[in-house]
Amino acid sequence: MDLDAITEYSALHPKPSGLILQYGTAGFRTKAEHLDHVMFRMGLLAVLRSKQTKSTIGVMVTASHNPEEDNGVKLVDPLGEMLAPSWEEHATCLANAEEQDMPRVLMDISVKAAVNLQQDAFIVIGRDTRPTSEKLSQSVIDGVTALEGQFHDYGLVTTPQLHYMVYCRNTSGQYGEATLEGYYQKLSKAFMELTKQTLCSEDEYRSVKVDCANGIGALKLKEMEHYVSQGLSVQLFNDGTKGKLNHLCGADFVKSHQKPPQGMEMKSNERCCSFDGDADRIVYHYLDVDGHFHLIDGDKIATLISSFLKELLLEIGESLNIGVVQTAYANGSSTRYLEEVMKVPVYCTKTGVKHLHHKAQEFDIGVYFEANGHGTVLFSKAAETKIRQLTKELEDEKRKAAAKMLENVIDLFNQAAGDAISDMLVIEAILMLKDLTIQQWDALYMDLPNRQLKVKVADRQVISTTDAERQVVTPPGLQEAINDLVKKYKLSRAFVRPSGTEDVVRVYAEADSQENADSLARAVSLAVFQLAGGVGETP
Ligand code: 16G
Ligand code: MG
Repeated sequence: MDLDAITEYSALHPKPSGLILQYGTAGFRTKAEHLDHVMFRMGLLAVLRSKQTKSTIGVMVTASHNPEEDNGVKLVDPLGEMLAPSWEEHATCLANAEEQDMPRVLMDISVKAAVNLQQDAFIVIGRDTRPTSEKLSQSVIDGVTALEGQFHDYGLVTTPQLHYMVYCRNTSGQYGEATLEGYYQKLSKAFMELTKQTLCSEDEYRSVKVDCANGIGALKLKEMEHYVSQGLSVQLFNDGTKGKLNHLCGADFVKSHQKPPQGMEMKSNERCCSFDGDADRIVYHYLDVDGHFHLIDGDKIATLISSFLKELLLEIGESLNIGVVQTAYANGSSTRYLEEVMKVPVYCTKTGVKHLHHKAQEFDIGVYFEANGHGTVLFSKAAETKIRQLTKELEDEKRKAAAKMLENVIDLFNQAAGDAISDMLVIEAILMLKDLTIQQWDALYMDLPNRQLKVKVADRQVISTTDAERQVVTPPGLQEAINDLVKKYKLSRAFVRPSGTEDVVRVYAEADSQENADSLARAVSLAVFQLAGGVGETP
């Protein structure tokens, strides 16, 4: 490693002194103007990670659903997964090293992680549509070249598309071709085959309205449109030509405000969905005939998908196990429905895709979704092999057809990451195949009214949790206070956790009525404020 050269390059991307950032739940995320040095250094780190794993590593420049002024960066590990936890620590150390210490910290990491510096490195880079993303991705490239890594810049892509590219390149093309064309081909082929024999032919089933959050999803859906146009017509809104990214629209807005996005014409009973700013989340919604808004979140998406998969499994008669993974944010009604009505095992993990993804890998078929709409379905290698073999060998027509459908589903899900485009195609296919309207889907179960609030505290790390974030350990007394409050309401539940992406404590409450959920959430917020060092206005 030529440390002098690195010092020289690094001086072009100086770190503002004293600035401390954390590699959080989904990488670094903050105001774009503070990120230039982080980008350069993540370029360097990606090269080390690539050398160490002897694989292609991805670097994605995006801040997902955050406001347009923010930006962020995350590294993608060899199988399209989130960066390994020990490397998150390296990332934090490197990003926070003062200018003069940076080369030494870089050396330390390569020693600690036993990186063979002679090994070649290859990095793929992608970015979202934020005005600052292009320049910041150039800084990533500077970092990669400073360490003499090779790279391919995919330019504007969704986050899941970059995960897909990484996965393809590290499986010698077995998973798919590592181009956008390859991605569209793979998904559209699976979609068209899956929906070939749909029961319904009416147009209303074949048209969906998409709120693209004024983000990258709009560009990529436009590119994809003609591949699926025979099976599905996609109407785009908030496509970035007018509005601001994630402003009053997009999956995060719709889910957290439980309101329709602005900028979308919604007629009653029309099927609509919203992507987030980097197109890795999706939620559905519609207005009923009385003009009431209905949200169909990640929990209901998981329910629809797992019931479809369970039926197919029954049809082919194979004992492949299926599990659903959720977080504490999953609506209590969804968990009850999955366990009691559908009889599928449900597991709860900490918030953040990497936790759910990890757990889902324990099953033949692991369905994971966060309530906020981030999720996918993972098939184990053994399950995939079995299903592909059955497609060839089965003689019984019905069983063979079911196996074929499962094969299409495997190809249609982005198994490297939750992907709004791929999830949308799966959902659209299931609704067509099962001849379900959005109202019928929504009626599977009734969500319990719920409320999320944020509380500002001096140091959110004073709150520690256990039991997949459902119980508070510290500060003392807080869990007892929550328990006492929860007892006052029916069908109630509440938990609090420090956010991994914002400097706040998050509060979640659900109860038998909206009024009660609101009142419980407020009472719990107050307890947090009083027992965990609240600052500013009392909730
Ligand atoms: C990030 C996570 C998402 C999680 C959210 C929680 C990834 C790719 N994204 O967006 O899964 O739900 O953070 O945010 O892991 P919070 O910690 O601020 O509540
Ligand atoms: Mg996102």
